[in-house]
Amino acid sequence: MKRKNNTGMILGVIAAVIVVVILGYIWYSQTYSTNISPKQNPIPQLNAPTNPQITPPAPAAPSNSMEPAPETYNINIDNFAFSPKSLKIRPGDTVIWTNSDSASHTVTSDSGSELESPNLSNHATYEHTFSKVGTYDYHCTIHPSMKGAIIVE
Ligand SMILES: [Cu+2]
Repeated sequence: MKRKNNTGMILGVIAAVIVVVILGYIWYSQTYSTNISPKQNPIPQLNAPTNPQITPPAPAAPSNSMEPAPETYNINIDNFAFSPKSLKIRPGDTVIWTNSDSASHTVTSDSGSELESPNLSNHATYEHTFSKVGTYDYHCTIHPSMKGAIIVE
């Protein structure tokens, strides 16, 4: 009789503890979840009004600092040579070749068709604007030993 009563009480206590733990967990989880949900609402409401105020001045800053004015460079063709022989420029810059020799010369790309001047007589000029980054090697078709390069970077 005593053994059966003790066993029944132990099982009852265990069952009661399990019920309390389960009820406590349910209550805790509900309290925990209700505490989070009100916090999630004010966050998107705070972000919404601040973003449109920040974005307008942002595009103005880079446009002011990134406007390098295009420049024009002169290359003299004198004594069967381009001077300067090599020239570094930036995209959008213009180069003007002027033939100071009595002999005619051309400004012609080694490959491609970026530079295709006609025959330049004395005092004639050839002008070209470079838009893309790259190295543009060129020569004179009449005198192949005359070589030059424009480096756009
Ligand atoms: Cu030439």
